[in-house]
Amino acid sequence: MGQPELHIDLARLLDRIETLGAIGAIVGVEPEHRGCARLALTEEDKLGRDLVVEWMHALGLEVSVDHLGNVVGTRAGLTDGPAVMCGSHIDTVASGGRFDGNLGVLAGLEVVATLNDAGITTQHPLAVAFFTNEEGARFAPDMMGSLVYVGGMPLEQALDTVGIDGSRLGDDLESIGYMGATPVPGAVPRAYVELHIEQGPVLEAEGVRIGVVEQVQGISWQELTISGESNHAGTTPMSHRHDAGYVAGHLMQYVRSLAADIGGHQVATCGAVTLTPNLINVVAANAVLTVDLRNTDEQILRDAEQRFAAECDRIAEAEGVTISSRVLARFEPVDFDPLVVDEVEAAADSLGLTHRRMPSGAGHDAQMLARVCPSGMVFVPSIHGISHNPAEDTDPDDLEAGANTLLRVMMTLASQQKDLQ
Ligand code: HGY
Ligand code: MN
Ligand code: MN
Repeated sequence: MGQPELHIDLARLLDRIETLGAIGAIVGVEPEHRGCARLALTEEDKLGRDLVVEWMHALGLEVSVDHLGNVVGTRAGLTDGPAVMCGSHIDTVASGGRFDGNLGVLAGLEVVATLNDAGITTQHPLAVAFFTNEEGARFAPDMMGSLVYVGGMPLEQALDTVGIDGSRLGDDLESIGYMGATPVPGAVPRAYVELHIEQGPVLEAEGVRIGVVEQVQGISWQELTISGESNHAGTTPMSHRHDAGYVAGHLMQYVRSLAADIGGHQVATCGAVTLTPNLINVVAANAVLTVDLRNTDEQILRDAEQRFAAECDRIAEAEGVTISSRVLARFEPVDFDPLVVDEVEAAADSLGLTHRRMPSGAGHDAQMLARVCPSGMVFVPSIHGISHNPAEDTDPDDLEAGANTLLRVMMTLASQQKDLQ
């Protein structure tokens, strides 16, 4: 049976994006750079959750909240059994945009609204999910909610995670009222599809409308604690210093040169550094530095980690400091299910949209769902390739193209008789 020619309602989708984006709203360098800051498990996150849950109920979805606050809205099918799930996250980084994660969840609601308007019930149930703490910026690792959902991290370990501000994740989850009753790991979906902005420059540079995502690259996060010796900035000869600030600066420069030397997909970022006592006339006693290394190739990523660790040993010896490292996240590259990838490509084709296959530079909940069910992603272009920045933006026509592609894929996967697993 051919699919009816259904299209999403762009005005309705844009309205939800702007309404949710107003919660925790921040303005960037220019007034039109409207982002949002809804760090996981803050009051802003709670308000965003409350709004999306309200929309889920209004759409007639059956809403469940699990022990880690993952929220799933389910729409009954003609048959019972595993749902075809879409979704993403609605928590943001502190300098977030209003599309990262939010688009995938709100486009999922738009798929449901479109089917409701058309009076269509799919063969298999549908579900729209948002997962707790995808960003990992406050509580590492990232994609924590979906990782717990698929059984990749024990619930207690997640609840006991201490954030960068010293708070315990479980306490904040309880205080925002989202420590739900549904057990984890969660119900295994029939398939999972995530619509997301690319957050990079490729689609825009090539003038392509849809990214057919084949893989998510590997991620290595660590926190270094560099212990030196505070001393007087004026009286201490350079040869007598054990300067934690200098070592932090050296390693920040080293990761940059490491990425350049490796080339290809290798990226390296030191996004956070804290010096103690952080005073103009004191040689820093301590430094805490985060290191984010990523590559599409697991062996190259391991080599990068080993080269970095060797440089840490060398500079620690030379400067007379100690360096300890704590792993905050470590995920190998994930390949998506060829069947779902093909369905995304076919959907874009059927809509007459240009498309290209590509890896994802960012981490996503889809890489965790891929552990338990056939999963895939749909990308839409990011203007100037910018993300994790209030200037994050995507052309409304591309938002519409992405949501229509998601609609097509969801309807196909939710109507197919054949077994997907
Ligand atoms: O870090 C990431 O790739 C994602 O934004 N959590
Ligand atoms: Mn995201
Ligand atoms: Mn993000």
